Amino acid sequence: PSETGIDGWLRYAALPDELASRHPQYSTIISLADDQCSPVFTAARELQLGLSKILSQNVTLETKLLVSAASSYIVIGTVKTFLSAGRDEYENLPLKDDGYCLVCKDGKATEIIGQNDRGALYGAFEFLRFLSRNQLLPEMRISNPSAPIRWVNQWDNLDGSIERGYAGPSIFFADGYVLDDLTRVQQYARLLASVGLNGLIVNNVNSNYNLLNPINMQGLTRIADIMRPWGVRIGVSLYFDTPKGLGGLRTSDPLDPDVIAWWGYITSELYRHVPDMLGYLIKANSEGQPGPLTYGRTLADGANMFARALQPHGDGVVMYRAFVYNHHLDESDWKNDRANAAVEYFDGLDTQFEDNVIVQIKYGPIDFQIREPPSPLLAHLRKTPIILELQVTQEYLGQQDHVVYLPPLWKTIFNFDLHVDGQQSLVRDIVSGQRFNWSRSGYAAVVNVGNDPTWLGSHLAMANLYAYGLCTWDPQQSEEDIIQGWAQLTFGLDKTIVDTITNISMASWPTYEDYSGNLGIQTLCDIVTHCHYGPCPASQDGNGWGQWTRADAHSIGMDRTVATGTGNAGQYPQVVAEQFECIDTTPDELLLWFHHVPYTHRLKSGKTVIQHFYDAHYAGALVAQTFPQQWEALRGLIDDDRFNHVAFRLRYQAGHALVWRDSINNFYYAKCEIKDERNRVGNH
Ligand code: GCW
Repeated sequence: PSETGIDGWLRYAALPDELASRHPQYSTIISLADDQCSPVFTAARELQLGLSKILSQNVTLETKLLVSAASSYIVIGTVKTFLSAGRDEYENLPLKDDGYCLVCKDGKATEIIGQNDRGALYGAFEFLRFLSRNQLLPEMRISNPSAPIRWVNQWDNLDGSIERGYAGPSIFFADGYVLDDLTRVQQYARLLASVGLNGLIVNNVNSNYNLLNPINMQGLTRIADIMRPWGVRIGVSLYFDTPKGLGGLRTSDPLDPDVIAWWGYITSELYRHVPDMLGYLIKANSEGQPGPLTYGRTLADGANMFARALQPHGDGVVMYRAFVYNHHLDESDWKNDRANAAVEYFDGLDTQFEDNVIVQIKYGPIDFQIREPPSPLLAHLRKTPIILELQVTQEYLGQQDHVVYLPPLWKTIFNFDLHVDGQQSLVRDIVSGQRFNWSRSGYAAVVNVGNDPTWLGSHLAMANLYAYGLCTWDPQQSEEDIIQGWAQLTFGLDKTIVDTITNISMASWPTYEDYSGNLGIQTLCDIVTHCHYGPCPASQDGNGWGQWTRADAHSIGMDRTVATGTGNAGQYPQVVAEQFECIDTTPDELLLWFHHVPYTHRLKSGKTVIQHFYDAHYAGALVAQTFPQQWEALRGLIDDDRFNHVAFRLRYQAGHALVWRDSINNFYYAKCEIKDERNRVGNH
């Protein structure tokens, strides 16, 4: 059958009869919540849908715990509701917020106990994953999220366009207003909930104050109401100069009493419309946006103004973005470095923020590149909690026209030991809150789904949204297990399907790195036209954006050492700083991030830098040529629509990989005139 993709990995494909018949015949699903807006009730209905599709069983839904011992039933509720129903054995389950426990009794009855409503919903989705993958449920399974904040950001504009979105217009806005028909928003909430994601910022960080007009406030109510039964709360991005723009005030100075009162009023209005609002995401003093520095105030003054406005209303937080930098940086000064900006701007502010301020930090110091070290700011905040910002939308990574399965990249960040204060400090333990005892910290990913039936513009790209949810729940889960599970849920249990998708996906990030930017030089895409797509190594330098390579006829790379360069290596804690300061101890994959070297410099592999460039581009482009052939094995095993959709994109990628290979290789050959040892480059 043809599949549009709207259900993503929640297709609940029917198990073949011989497998389905081994599962119990369920008689009843009992929801211990009868409030139809509760995520517990949503979960019960989802279980009903799942059983009907996966096992072809029509199961009734009850709201009272009245079951005969003989029948196979599923009960779902929270610890509290199980206890009220007399189930004292669940009193001391080791559950954290949003966690759940699955109990499988004699292989037939199942109980799903959430620590809270959302936990019950997440447990139901986990149960359905087991079923869809034809796996046996363990007798008892307890699962807790790694961090409380597991949110997504949408960069949707009010006119319906999406900044860095590659899948059609917004599912939230059009023509200045919230859409009337929010069907896709509900479907999106279902996908998010199914992988444990519990919050969403609905609009672009380059925000427009018209989001706050009365009609759009009502629109926000509708969005929040639709997402709430799925346990997804919403927040908004604010434009710093809204008091001037919308309020008619003469200033937006964060210390001005009228400005403070005005934000107080707006915040009350927002809470009147969305009583469980998450809070505010703020991009300020970044890429031309106004901010507190515009008014001679500190970043903390700006963040705290919003934080105090939120405090009277509940648990709302300010997500203050650390992406603050000067985009008119002078490249002629060897010491200038955009990678230094975050630590410099936030220097001395750690103790200055209100308790409900969280600093949202992109994973690398520059901007979602194919390879970056972790942002040094991750090692500088002790009191102020953080949100780690990732991207699911592949802005620099092929914009969904190239398959790039992202968890292997994310893991380089999660597993990095920053050695803060001389102690083991894995990024994932900082982000979870464990390292510095934060109670509210976690993850955000810029997702940018659009109204295309595939959500992200490509079926394979959805693996990254699924994986994002699972990684934030458990950043130690194997990226290979995640893709296998996703392939089974999305395309089917057949081994050829799972192996092919796993092979392509696991090869995809190193392949894209090979042909788009080696040794930490960044993704050599088009910076100057801002499209961030396709090869354009010349555009990296000679402008104020600071994504420089400093490539000349003899040498290449950013000297970020303390001894002779920008000093960026010195922003890391000592053990890490010493490692990056020295060429010998800097891993090859980050060599050009931290060092400026001749093209003839020899890597640890024994190759010169330039020969590595040539070889890697050939190797990467060659692997990309194999993707369409590998995919061919799926013809007839999956529906033609999705087969053809992916086949088309993989063929395009194979061709574009050749364009990348030759553009980059010829560019550097023209610069340094060093011949390819294998005589391929410059001979076309
Ligand atoms: O990388 C840049 C993007 C901008 C984006 C900005 C940011 C929303 O090119 O499109 O603006 O990052 O993260 O604020």
